[in-house]
Formats: sequence, structure tokens, C-alpha cells
Amino acid sequence: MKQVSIVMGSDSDMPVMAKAAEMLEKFGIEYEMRIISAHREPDLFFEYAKTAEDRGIKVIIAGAGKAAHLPGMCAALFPMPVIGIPMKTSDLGGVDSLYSIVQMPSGVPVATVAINGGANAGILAAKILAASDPVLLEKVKAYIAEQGDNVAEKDGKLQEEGYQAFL
Ligand code: RP5
Repeated sequence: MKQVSIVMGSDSDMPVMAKAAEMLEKFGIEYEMRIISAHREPDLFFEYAKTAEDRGIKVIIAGAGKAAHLPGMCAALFPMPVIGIPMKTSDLGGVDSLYSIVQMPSGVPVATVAINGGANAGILAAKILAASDPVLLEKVKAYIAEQGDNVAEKDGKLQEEGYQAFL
């Protein structure tokens, strides 16, 4: 059953949103993925967000750039967690997207990750679902341990071979 919805405002957002999808796949979480623009398709967007709960969706990951209203409008219409991903933009570097997504009014939260933070959005969705799924929680713990092992391995290489090994 698909528990996560990944939605983006444009196909130009896909490289970043694909990182979220990769993470969900790593954890074995099923997801739906849509390109729906809150600005260009307001009626379709409203229908999508209003029916997400009935489809069994538990978390929405929404990415958008520029005047990025998609995540906030998801949070207005969907009663469970919404994770927002601000897209890096050519004119303002993604600060426009970041401010649009993170500065939600009190009462309508969007859990905002870093500019282009697709992978972290996927991990955060997994952690949210893991709070009520012990099997998934074990997978998340294994992932956390794996990250520590990777750093330790690099430090071991530094201690044995010196910094030249990294150049
Ligand atoms: C937003 O406008 C999209 O999320 C995208 O990041 C940005 C630019 O869209 P395109 O002009 O590339 O379609 O709605």
C-alpha cells in the first residue's frame, strides 16, 4: 500500500525529488509520485490533496521552487505530516523557495528540509512512518549505523594512509 505521496510542481524538480524516491525505495516504502502544479492546475491540485488521506497516504513530500506554495497548500488540505523541499533556483539560488516553504503561519506546519534536500525528505518520511512500524524502525536504525560505519571507515583510511589518500 502506498503510504507516501511525492508531489512536485514541475518536471524540472525531478532530479531532486528522485532522491526522495530513492530513499523510500531503500527502506521498502511504497509511494506515489505526481507532477501537479498548485499555480497552473489549481483544481486538480485541490482534488489530489483533498483525496490523499482516502488513498491511504500518511506523509506527503512536496517539492517546489520560486514562489513555492505547493507544500504549504498540501499542509492546508492534508491532515498528516507534509515535508517541504525547496528547489534551488537560477535567479535567487533557492532562498526564494526556502522562505516560501519554511515561513508557514502558526497552525499549518511544513517540515522543511534544506534547499534541494531530496534525500533528507525521504529519510524524514521513513522516520515518521517508523514511529508506528517496528520493522521499518529497524531498517532506519540500520541506515543510521551504516552512516556511522562509513565515516569510521574514512577515518581509518586517513589514519593509515594520510590525507594524501583523499586527494
Ligand atoms: C515551480 O516553479 C516548480 O516547482 C518549479 O520548481 C518552478 C519552475 O517551474 P518550471 O518553469 O521549470 O516548470 O512551480
